[in-house]
Amino acid sequence: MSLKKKFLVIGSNGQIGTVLTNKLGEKHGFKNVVGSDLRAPEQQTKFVFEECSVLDKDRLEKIISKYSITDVYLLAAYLSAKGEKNIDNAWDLNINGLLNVLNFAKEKKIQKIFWPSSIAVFGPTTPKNNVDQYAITEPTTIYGVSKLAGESLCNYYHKKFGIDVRSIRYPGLIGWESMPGGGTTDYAVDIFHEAIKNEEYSCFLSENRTLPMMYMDDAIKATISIMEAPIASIKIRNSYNLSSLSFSPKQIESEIKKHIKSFKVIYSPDERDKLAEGWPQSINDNHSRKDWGWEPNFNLTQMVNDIILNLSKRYKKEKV
Ligand code: NAD
Ligand code: AKB
Repeated sequence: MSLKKKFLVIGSNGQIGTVLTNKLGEKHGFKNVVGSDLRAPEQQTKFVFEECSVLDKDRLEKIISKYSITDVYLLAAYLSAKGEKNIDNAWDLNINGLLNVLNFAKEKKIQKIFWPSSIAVFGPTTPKNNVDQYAITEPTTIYGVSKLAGESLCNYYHKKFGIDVRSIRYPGLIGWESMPGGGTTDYAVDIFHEAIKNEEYSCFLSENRTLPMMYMDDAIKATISIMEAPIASIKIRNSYNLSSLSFSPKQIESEIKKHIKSFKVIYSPDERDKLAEGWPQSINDNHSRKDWGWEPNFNLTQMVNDIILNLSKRYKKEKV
């Protein structure tokens, strides 16, 4: 196996994959980054792209061998809201996709895996605030159930086969470069686009539904940091709690109004509000901070400023 690092991002067209592939390319050279997804992206990419389902073991193995892949970032998944509508498919993708990649590591075809879990592993029986790493995990969505099982698989493969698989429980992620797909926290991305384009947004969560959230820049920083951390510093092999912000739709509305005074939000909570109701409001991530030096850069005001600035520029350019 080559000593040079070669990265494969599975689910590279998604909300995180779009940003992560570019960050890895800037850091390690685009020729060392391969993206893969069900279909080719609409825009030309700087990295190599290969069409492949993570469930197609043979094709995935060929890609790994063709590019001498060392590190896999497995991002393909059904998220919470989409998962509730496709229970069997959500379980299949979220679990069998992970097993395929873990088995490539077991067969020594790859060296290191990043696989994200979620705050969705927690449920209504978990305390609401400052949720500890080892708090009760009794999820009430198929997404949360599959993430919890996935965490156990990661821990099991590490303990039994020595697989170097690293994981963090992302909170809801917000960025301006990509759109989310089928999550409960997607409102916090949509709200910015609608604020800038139409000055009005209909929100599917209730106004005081506080959730743990994070700016995409910080999520990418955490992802790359945990993968680069010395192996001895990774003490938790199911998944690390990770935290930076907690806010409600009402609070983000107020922040956006500092930039767009006429912005209006109508609250029409739907079934996604029920999913969010079962999740914590804030997370204690002391183990991430202690073990591999995690620290977020963005507070709510800084994040909102950055998103409004970048999206305003983008929509202005599109108009010209
Ligand atoms: P996303 O839905 O935006 O992207 C997933 C990508 O996977 C899509 O491009 C999709 O086409 C692709 N995909 C679907 N089925 C596939 C298959 N069979 N083979 C290959 N690719 C396939 O998701 P995301 O928001 O980028 O999330 C990535 C990971 O991070 C997921 O595991 C998710 O659970 C986790 N996560 C995300 C958030 C968040 O707020 N975005 C929060 C917590 C955890
Ligand atoms: C979702 O809402 O499903 C995701 C998550 C918090 O895991 N954003």
